[in-house]
Amino acid sequence: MKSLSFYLLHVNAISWLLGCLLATSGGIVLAEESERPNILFIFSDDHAVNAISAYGGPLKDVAPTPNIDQLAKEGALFQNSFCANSICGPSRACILTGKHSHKNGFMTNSSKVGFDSSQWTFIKEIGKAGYQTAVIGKWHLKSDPVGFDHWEILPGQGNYYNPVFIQQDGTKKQFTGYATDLTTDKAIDWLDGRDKSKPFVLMCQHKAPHRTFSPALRHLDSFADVEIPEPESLFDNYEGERSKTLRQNKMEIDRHFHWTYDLKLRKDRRQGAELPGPDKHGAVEYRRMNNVQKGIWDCHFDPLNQKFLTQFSAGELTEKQIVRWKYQRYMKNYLGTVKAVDESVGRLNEYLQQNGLAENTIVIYASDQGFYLGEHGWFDKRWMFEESLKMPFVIKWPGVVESGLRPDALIQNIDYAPTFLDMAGVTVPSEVQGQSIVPILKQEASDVRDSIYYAYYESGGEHNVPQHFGVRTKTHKLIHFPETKEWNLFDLESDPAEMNNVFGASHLPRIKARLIAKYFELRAVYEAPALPQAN
Ligand code: SGN
Ligand code: CA
Repeated sequence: MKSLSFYLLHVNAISWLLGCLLATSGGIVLAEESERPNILFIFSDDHAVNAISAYGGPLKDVAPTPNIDQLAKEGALFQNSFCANSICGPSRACILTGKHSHKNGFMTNSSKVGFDSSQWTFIKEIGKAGYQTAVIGKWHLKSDPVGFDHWEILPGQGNYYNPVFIQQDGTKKQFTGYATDLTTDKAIDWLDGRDKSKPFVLMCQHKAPHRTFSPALRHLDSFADVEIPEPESLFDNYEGERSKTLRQNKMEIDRHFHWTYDLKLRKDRRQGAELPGPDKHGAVEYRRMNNVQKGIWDCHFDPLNQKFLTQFSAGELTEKQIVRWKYQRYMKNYLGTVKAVDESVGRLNEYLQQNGLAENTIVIYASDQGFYLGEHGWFDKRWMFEESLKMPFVIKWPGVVESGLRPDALIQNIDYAPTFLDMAGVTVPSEVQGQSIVPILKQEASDVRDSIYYAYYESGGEHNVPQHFGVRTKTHKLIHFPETKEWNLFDLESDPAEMNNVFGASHLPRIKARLIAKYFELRAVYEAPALPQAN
């Protein structure tokens, strides 16, 4: 009989051998690791494609985006990139889960409960596959990030000046400076200190250019001598056959901008002038600044405001001229915030280059939804019209994506999760509703779908936009307003500004029938919940 020690010796020898094998295979895995691409996802809040020069829109000559444009030059710019629900938290939930809002549960910003972080996300999956993961900046999902190796986020909407960031241990810390710069600094610090043996996914998420459109102080003067072109529909009066709900909106530059909060005309500096219109929000961002910062702000705004007030008090400005003044003020500030976002893209790119990471890092620039830059007279988003439905999506993937590629495939934010997993060679679970767009990036396919489904669930609220649902193809858009039992149909080729609802027109019966069928088909495919009842 062999002794116990004989067996133990053998067991030890076998485990030593196994250990050696594992170590070797560990080595092999590591060698493969370095070939898996890193993913740098630079994400902003409310950045309309019209405010990116490379998108070639009406503001292409004034949009301050040389670094995003460069990314588009070296990579692909998606011309038909859309969100599934044009509002912040829901868009982010779609991105993390690859599912429509009704499936991931985060359907509105105003939902009392936060994002259910116990559910599947691409971050958890890619982390399991060996990626190191981090999110820095705006998060806006109420519950804390889960599945990230590192996070540092702005509370709620966050602030522009001297912002507070929530640390991973739950404490809050205030930092001196500008949110976009600080978010970039923190992203670079994380890149520098990360475990360099693993590939990474870094989500660098800016607050800008979200309301209250407050630029870095160094950029306040950037558009001093520039006249920002106005959209044709700045004075839209919602006439014609479009949904009657448009008229009830509360997001007009004319009627709904606040003088102090949005337009930077503080009450205590108005020389007694009585300005018509809302002024309920205070100088939230101004109050956050120290005296030096306030001084720079005042030096910029005071003379401009005095000029306006003098003209206003002398009765020299017509109603339309006042709207035009508001539009210019809005756009100069909005584009000013974009300037720092673009610099962030430049700084991050430079870091990649200087650290030998540029060749193996996929860089993406996107934003949670689009935004109205005066179209239909509006600011804000939510509606299924092009300006807020569209999300910028620019991607550079050296060696894979041909430079200057301009796909017209219909893509959505539910596609990001499966795309990121596909890029990392990780299997996508079948319950994910989005599609990987890697075949488009590799030019092996030109489309992943023939139409997108859209659902906006907040009813009323701050900007009084009704629930609405719809379908968009490359040429048409059908919008359903169940609460008012209205349908709108737009021919995007002949009417890109979506001013003429042709649902009732007699010349499109086949297209109309096809779109209605498509709408109900997509609702069935995505297992959408029942529509709200008519009012
Ligand atoms: C805030 C803004 C709104 C904006 C929502 C949603 N008001 O409530 O204008 O529509 O956020 O924006 S503010 O007075 O707080 O600025 S989102 O990007 O987070 O969805
Ligand atoms: Ca947003």
